[in-house]
Amino acid sequence: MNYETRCPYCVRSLPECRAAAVCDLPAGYEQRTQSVPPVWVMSAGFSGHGKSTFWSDMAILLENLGEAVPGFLSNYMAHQPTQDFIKAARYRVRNHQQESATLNTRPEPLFFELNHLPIKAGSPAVTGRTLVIFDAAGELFTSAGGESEKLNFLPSVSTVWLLVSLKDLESGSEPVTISELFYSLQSTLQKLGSENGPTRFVVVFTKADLLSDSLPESVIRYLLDDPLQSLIRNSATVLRGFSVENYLKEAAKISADLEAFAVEQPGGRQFVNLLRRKGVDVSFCAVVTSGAPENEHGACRVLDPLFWTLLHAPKTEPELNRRFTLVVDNHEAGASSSLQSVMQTFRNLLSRRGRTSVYTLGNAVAGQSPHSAVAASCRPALIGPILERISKDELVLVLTARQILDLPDFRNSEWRERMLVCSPVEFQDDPWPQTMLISSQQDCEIAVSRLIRPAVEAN
Ligand SMILES: Nc1nc2c(ncn2[C@@H]2O[C@H](COP(=O)(O)OP(=O)(O)OP(=O)(O)O)[C@@H](O)[C@H]2O)c(=O)[nH]1
Ligand SMILES: [Mg+2]
Ligand SMILES: [Zn+2]
Repeated sequence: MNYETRCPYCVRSLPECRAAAVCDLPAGYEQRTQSVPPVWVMSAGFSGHGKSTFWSDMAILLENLGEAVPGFLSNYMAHQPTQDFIKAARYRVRNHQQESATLNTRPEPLFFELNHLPIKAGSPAVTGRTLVIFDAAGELFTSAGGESEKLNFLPSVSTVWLLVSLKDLESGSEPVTISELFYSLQSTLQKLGSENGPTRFVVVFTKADLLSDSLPESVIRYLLDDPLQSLIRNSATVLRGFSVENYLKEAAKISADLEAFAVEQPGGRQFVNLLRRKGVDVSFCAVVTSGAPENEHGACRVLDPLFWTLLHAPKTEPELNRRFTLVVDNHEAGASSSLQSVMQTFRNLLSRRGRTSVYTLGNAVAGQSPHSAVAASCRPALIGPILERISKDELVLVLTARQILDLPDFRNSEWRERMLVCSPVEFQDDPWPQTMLISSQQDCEIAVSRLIRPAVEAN
């Protein structure tokens, strides 16, 4: 499931976060991300491998890309930490300074709204993406997940960029290989109680300027040929006819060359096998950033990981097109205040994932707010009139404390797979095949994911 619609600070759903009012989200974040959906990206890599330098170069390149590619717009949203980060990045690049080591704390999310991307971002309906980035300190990947709490957002992250400086691995005092980075992520996810984790990895070989005697010739040529490299220092270049699609065709060949290269590195075969066995998307890139001391070429191929990420970002279109029917019970026995809050939670969770209509059990007219539904007079617990009215491709979530009288009539209908009955009480006799006891907010989230993927849950 895509959890990126949560708050990147507290990792609760945005409505829950809003109610608690403690997180420093950009102004209007909840609304903006409706049309500019978020993609969360975390960089993972050992200390000093070039993660922070990479992020600040990328931020500047995005800023300058706005000048270079007509229509493209990158906007930092009203978020002080992001604006401070940009200012520091500009200063560092202009003055050829080095990045200082990132503090070993929970990384502060940074927000970049990318509009009119020069790339088809997942679906025609989506022209932009809100990039939410987490630049974690390298220490967090060496203590075998010991400080997993600082990475509590990781189970919600779709994309992890594994930044590896092979030169630093080679010269480090401890014998560490690339596989260790992957194991460390796995162990963190386990400690956080998550089985899923990211669905996309981009392996980024950083400091490629130090690898000129080992990288494949094709990769070195590709790095030096970057049409965007001058953008790091110069925003006035206008790129005519720049096409990310064409750019990525070349990048795809390089990704294959770099995968073969990765296999030859110490621990590399295991690393590639571990990634491939996970069945996730994997791409390989190599970059040179402005952190390279003798860098007359500017930054090389710094935007490749981003292009890969946006090209393969989870598609939001099916989610936006999905339709839900939430059926709530107005019977006084069922309308306790706790049921009311569950109702509201369901409504929020479903609305984030598709168009949601609300019905009252026993009433085939949609659109009451859950509150007025409670005040309405009691009606018999019948679902038939609602099911007959709604389209067959809807997913139905019923919240009731009463047995629904006509449910057995639908046992062998198409609703068997498309309707989930949630209740705060256990039903004694012959419950609906998909029934769930709800006793906490977390149960609501589980219920919604079960409703969306009944087949997966059944396995
Ligand atoms: N030669 C070379 N050096 C680089 C490159 N990118 C970064 N560096 C240098 O690598 C050092 C570490 O960079 P950082 O970006 O701070 O590394 P980090 O991964 O963020 O490290 P932590 O925050 O400690 O985890 C700095 O001295 C950079 O100047 C590069 O492309 N080539
Ligand atoms: Mg850093
Ligand atoms: Zn929050």
